[in-house]
Order: sequence, then C-alpha cells, then structure tokens
Amino acid sequence: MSGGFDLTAYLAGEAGPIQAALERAVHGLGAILPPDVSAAVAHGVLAGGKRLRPVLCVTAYRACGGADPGEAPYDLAASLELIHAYSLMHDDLPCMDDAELRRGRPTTHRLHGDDATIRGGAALIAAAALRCWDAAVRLGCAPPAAGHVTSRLLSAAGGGGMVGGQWVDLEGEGQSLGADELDGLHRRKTGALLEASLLVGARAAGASPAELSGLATYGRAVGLAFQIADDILDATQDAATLGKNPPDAALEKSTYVALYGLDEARRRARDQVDAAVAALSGAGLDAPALVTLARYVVERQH
Ligand code: GRG
Repeated sequence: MSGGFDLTAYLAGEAGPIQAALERAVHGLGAILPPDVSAAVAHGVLAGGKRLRPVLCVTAYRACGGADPGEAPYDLAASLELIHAYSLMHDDLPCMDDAELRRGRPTTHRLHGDDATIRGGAALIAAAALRCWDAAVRLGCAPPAAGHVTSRLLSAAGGGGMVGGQWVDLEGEGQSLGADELDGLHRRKTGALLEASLLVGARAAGASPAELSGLATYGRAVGLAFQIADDILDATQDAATLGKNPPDAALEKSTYVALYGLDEARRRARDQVDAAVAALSGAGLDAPALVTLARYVVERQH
C-alpha cells in the first residue's frame, strides 16, 4: 500500500484481463502460424512478465475518461505487450545479447530455436499493429483517430524509437557513453514504448491536448526512472533473483550506475519520479494508480 492506493490489489485485478487479452492474441496467431513458430510466440508472450506496458495503457485510458467495460481496452493494451514480447525474444538471440535466462525461465530461442523465435517475433509486430487498430475502432475511434493511435504504437517501436535505441545500444557495447548519449539511447530503446503505452490508451479515450502532453512528460520521466532502476537492479542483484542472464557488465554496456555511482543513480531515479508525478497534477489528471506506479517503477525488486 502506498499513499492510500493499493497497487498490489490493482495489479492483481488487472492481471487476469490482460492475460486473457494476450491469450486471445496468441490464439489468433496460432491459427495462422506453423506450430513451431506458434509455440515460440506462446512462450515469448505468455511466460511471465510484469505487464507494465498494458497496465499503463488501460490506466491512462481510464484516467482520460475511457469507460468501455469490455475486452477492447485490454486488446488495445495487449498490442503494446506484443511489441515488447517480440523485442525481448529478439534481444535475447545469439546475434544480440545471447541470453539464456529471461523472467526466470530459459529464453525463447533456447527452448524453441533461433528460426522459430525470429519468425514468431516478426509476426508479432504486424499482429500488434492490427490489434491496436481493431481495438481502437471497437472503442469508438473513427478511422483517422484509430490511425493516430496505431501510428503512436508503431513510431515508438520503429527506428526513431525502440529499434533505433537497440541499435545504438549494440553499437555502444565496449564504449563508455556520456550522460546525454545514455539518456538518448534509453529514451528510444525503453522510454518510447512506455510513453506510447500511455498515449495509445489516452488517445483511444479521446484525451485532451493538455492530458496528452502531461502523460507524455510523465511517460518520459518514468521511462528514464525505469532504466536507472533497471541498471541498479542489474548491478546489485544476482541472476537468480533478477531472472535474467547475462548482466549488463558482462556485455560491456554503459549504465547509469557506472556513470553516476549507486547513490547518485538512486537520487536521479527519485527526481524523475517526482517530475512524473508533477506532470500529472500539472495536466489536471487525478490518477492515483499512475502516481503509485511511478513509485513502484523505482522501488521494484525485479
Ligand atoms: C534489429 C536493432 C534491432 C532491434 C530489434 C530487439 C529489439 C528490436 C529491441 C530491444 C529492445 C529492448 C530489449 C528493450 C529493453 C526493454 C526492457 C528494459 C525490458 C525489460 O522490461 P520489463 O522489466 O520486463 O518490463 P518484463 O519481463 O517485466 O516484461
């Protein structure tokens, strides 16, 4: 419990409908993909994860007045997690981080092979876009608005966002990046999709320009806080607790802990959380779930 808002109960309440939406998506793909690719997709999407992106999406949807009680908000939110799942499946491949463990389990390619993982990940990108568009229309968005919602998702996933950030990250291995370079890399690699999670939900709810701008500022600050917290966890916890292997140090990646030290990194993460919360109130958004989620992002243990 934090600030009177019970985040644990909130997340537990969201877990079921989010999982059901992800199962609908995986089931839909199962009907069109070969069995080995389908099995890789099922593992990559359904086997664990905090579901932070879909939670941000449905929470922003409601904070901006969205009131559809059915499956559509969760199908919209699932589109963010499908992009996230593909990115982790591909990130763990031997040609990228060559990881053996993710979410406490063997990575998708270790279980289902590189080929099925590459193909399944690629299929998830288009599936996410289709699901996002379809859910936005079911939520009452006219085609131009549904197009805006979907382009928000895809621009965050693409070269100007996550893919571009990943490329800079891989190029930067073995080099020591400065503060601006590190911020820029993580804004694209991690921050863009977190920000898009909020804006996709908000836009589908017909948010005002002030709400969109407040949520964008919140999302950028939470994205940075999330990454700093990730680096702190990576530097302070073992692979079994983290459920992830290898650590960033083994990949010679630049991190906020290496740049600032642990104490200063923690202080910067808290500053970002304060900035995120201030952006919500500045936009007139009364959203205790988002305030508590911002704190959770830096206090989490995995
Ligand atoms: C072709 C260059 C190129 C890129 C392809 C692989 C890829 C696209 C992008 C990788 C992006 C990536 C791995 C970003 C890291 C995001 C991140 C911090 C993941 C961990 O997020 P959590 O903690 O994970 O939300 P869970 O397991 O809870 O879902």
